[in-house]
Amino acid sequence: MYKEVLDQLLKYDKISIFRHQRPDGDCMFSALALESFIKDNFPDKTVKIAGEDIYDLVSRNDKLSDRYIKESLAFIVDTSNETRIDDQRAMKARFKIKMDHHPLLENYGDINIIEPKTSACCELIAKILFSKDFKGYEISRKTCEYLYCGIISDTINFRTTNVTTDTFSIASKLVKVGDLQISELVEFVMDKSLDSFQKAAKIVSKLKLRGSFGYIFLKLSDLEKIGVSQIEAKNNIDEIGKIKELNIWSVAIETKDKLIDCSVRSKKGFIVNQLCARYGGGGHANAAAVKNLSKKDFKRFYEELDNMANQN
Ligand SMILES: [Mn+2]
Repeated sequence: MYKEVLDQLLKYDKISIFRHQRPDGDCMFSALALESFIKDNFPDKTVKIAGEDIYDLVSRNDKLSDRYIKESLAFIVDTSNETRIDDQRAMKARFKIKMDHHPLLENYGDINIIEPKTSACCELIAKILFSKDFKGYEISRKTCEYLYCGIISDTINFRTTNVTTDTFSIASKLVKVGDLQISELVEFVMDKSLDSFQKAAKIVSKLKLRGSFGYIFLKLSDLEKIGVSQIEAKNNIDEIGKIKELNIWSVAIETKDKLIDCSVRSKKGFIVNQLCARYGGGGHANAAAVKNLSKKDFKRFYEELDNMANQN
């Protein structure tokens, strides 16, 4: 099944890699791992990464020309639907391969590799590169490092509910093949600077509780006061998840248009993506989001989350 991916890869000299809007660690590392694998094994091919360079650990934006994209084979990683791709020119590529681990929303690629049981897009890419279809190709230390970083970034170092025995098998293989220093990579991905730690403390101090539902609501003026971007603020959602008493928790952030973006997380079997989908969002069973809610819809949405978290 992955052979088709290899067949296409062999055909093209120009490769482009696309990500989702506001790329997170899994998305960034997926792009970098693919690039590293292709450069190691096909030094004559050109690889370029498109999109905003806003992820703080590693950032890239190769400023692709329209012509380059049109002639290229595009990989679109970690992105469930077309409108979420952060450079819409991806759809103009000569051939498109979607690689994703979110529940299926759209088959926008010419080939669509969608495996929602994988914990991270990096787990999926590692699975593909380790498959028999790719036998004989080099998976370098750098490639293994990127893939491992993506997995621990999306699973918060193997804490999330979508971690499986396959996740551990693949992580173990990456450590072995790449001779990886696990603790160094965990530090690189998970540790915060003093500045962002202190900002996080300010954000977390805004936590409000309704029984087993916890949330943080941030107005634009709050973001300004604390000195964080929307994406940085949202990333603190995992911090609240460590509270035992919570079943569902959320960070809601006011947008420039006075609408509200909400990220939602859950544990203990509480499934939130279907509720998010009813409000125009989506995501994984325990990690989902809704964007651009009106104040009225936001109120209703939080009431539903509250009810769900506190049922029985
Ligand atoms: Mn992901």
